[in-house]
Amino acid sequence: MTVHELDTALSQATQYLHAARRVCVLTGAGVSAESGVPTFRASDGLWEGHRIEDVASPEGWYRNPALVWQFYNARRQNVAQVRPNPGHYALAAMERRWGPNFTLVTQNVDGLHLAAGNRNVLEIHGSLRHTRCLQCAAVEDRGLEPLGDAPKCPRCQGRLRPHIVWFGEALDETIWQRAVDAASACDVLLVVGTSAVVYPAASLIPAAKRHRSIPATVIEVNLTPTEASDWADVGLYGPSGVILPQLVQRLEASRFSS
Ligand code: BJW
Ligand code: ZN
Repeated sequence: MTVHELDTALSQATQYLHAARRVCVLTGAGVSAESGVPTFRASDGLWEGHRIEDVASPEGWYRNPALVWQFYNARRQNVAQVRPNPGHYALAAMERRWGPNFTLVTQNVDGLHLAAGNRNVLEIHGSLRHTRCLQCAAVEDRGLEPLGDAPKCPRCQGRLRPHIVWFGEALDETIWQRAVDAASACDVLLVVGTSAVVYPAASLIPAAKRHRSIPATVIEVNLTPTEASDWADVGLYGPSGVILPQLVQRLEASRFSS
């Protein structure tokens, strides 16, 4: 994308957002890449010689829960050392503008949107901070300290697992329904830093185009075009930590024009 093409696309995106009453955002790993959190599909897909699917799946868990906890403790330690980047902060500024009419749906489990100040956040794939007891089902925020490779529930001594949605597992129904409602009701859906290959998350993009007399405008922010690009009315191709602050800056400027 040339500087001129990006400038034109940023102007279009600003106009759509300026006119929008309700905004929904879908984020993926790319939004945290500039903070130092590895994405899933760009890397070699390995963690210390193990395939990610082997340490982040129900099968992997049944085979070797201690290995799965080692993987998640390493991820928790990584996230404890990183900070939100300008892309996260730009999305927090957007929430301040739209208030309750702004919903941020994230596939990320790193908690960086909450750390940046977003409040209306739906973590549809769970959170690295949370554990779930296999015996009493209690979900608890355990912060980001390492938990060892066989942590026990403080209430019932049952075995704990990461409260993360692995492949083949269902998303929390209440959180998912709120995400579908937000995508179906928005005027603009901003799709940031996701390859849009994982379902049902990716289905929020067509959902924004359905269910209404006027389909939502889809704006994609990514380094490259993705599976979402066919749905996108505007594509902003570059790092989200650079593009999103520019978008917010233009929106602030457009506040004083009509
Ligand atoms: C930048 C950037 C920068 C880089 N700036 N951009 C329909 C069709 C086909 C398959 C299915 C289907 N429905 C369900 C499935 C199966 C499966 C699935 O989707 N498979 C596909 C891969 C084929 N889905 C499931 O299994 C889901 N469960 C389910 O459907 O259950 C059904 C059920 C119902 C009732 C009862 C029981 C079951 C669950 C999916 C859970 C996904 N979990 C993971 C792993 C979590 C583990 C962990 O984190 O520890 O979540 S998978 C992994 O992918 C992770 C992510 O959240 C998710 C999405 O990845 P994301 O965020 O898009 O990252 P990347 O790496 O792919 O992309 C990064 C992007 O950023 C790239 O585009 C870069 O260009 C960009 N980028 N730097 C801007 N600076
Ligand atoms: Zn318990």
